[in-house]
Amino acid sequence: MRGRVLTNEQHTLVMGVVNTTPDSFSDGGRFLEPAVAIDRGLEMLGQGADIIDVGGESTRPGAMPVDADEEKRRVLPVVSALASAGAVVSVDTSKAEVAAAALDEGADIVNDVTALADPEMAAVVADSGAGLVLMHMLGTPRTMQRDPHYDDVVAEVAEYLTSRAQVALGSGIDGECICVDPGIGFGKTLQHNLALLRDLPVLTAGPYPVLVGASRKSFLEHLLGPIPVEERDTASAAAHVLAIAGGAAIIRVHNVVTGLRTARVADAIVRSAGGD
Ligand code: PMM
Repeated sequence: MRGRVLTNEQHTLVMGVVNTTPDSFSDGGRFLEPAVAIDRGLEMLGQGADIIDVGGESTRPGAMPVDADEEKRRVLPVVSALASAGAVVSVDTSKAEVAAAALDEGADIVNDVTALADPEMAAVVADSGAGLVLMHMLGTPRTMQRDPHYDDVVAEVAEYLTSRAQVALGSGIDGECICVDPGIGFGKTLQHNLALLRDLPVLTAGPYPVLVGASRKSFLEHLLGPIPVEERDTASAAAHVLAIAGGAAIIRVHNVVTGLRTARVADAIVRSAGGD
């Protein structure tokens, strides 16, 4: 399957985000209409995104879950159209039923922010040979920002991701298809997010490529004061550059043009891939 290997020796992969949700924090409501979401995804493809991540359930703090039928109604037309246009598509879902349907429509990767909490999910991914993103979250979107606590956030996130990768391997998922993600903003205080970004090499020293999604997240506002989400791309880029310096293989961004420029400059410095 195309796009199942979530790393590239030469450059950092840029994953563009298309949320078909009414309530995602950064773009919620803007791409709810499938045609609008498809256009947005095609635009990102044209801009050079390596992967387009299509999500139909908001994971913002306090968000209410949606049922599988509604989630499929939101994401499937978008996945199908973008895959037909040649995009490598990931589906941002924690439901095996939605993942299976999206893979049938041509998605290549399952981005599971609950890291296989749905007992059927591992089998769906193993059977299809799809790529898999395993993300760390403390609790659920409804509860995760209620006073999150860790004794050692970096060690605990690393241990959790290793154990979820073991579950994936044990279910027959190819290790080459697995990528892990510290889940910036998912059950983390500002200090937890900063520690994970600072100590990313602890994660990138492991066997799996690491995805980092800092784009437009509220920790940036905690650092800088109130800024509208569309004005957070420079701040996001600063976090992503350091993530790339720390060995990240993929950055997940809302602004693909900025994300690509960020990645290319960082790659040229970090990976010596900038030509002369
Ligand atoms: N962040 C969001 C949603 N899905 N998936 C992964 N793997 N990593 C993330 O950091 C992540 C995610 C929340 O942000 P959005 O509203 O921009 O989708």
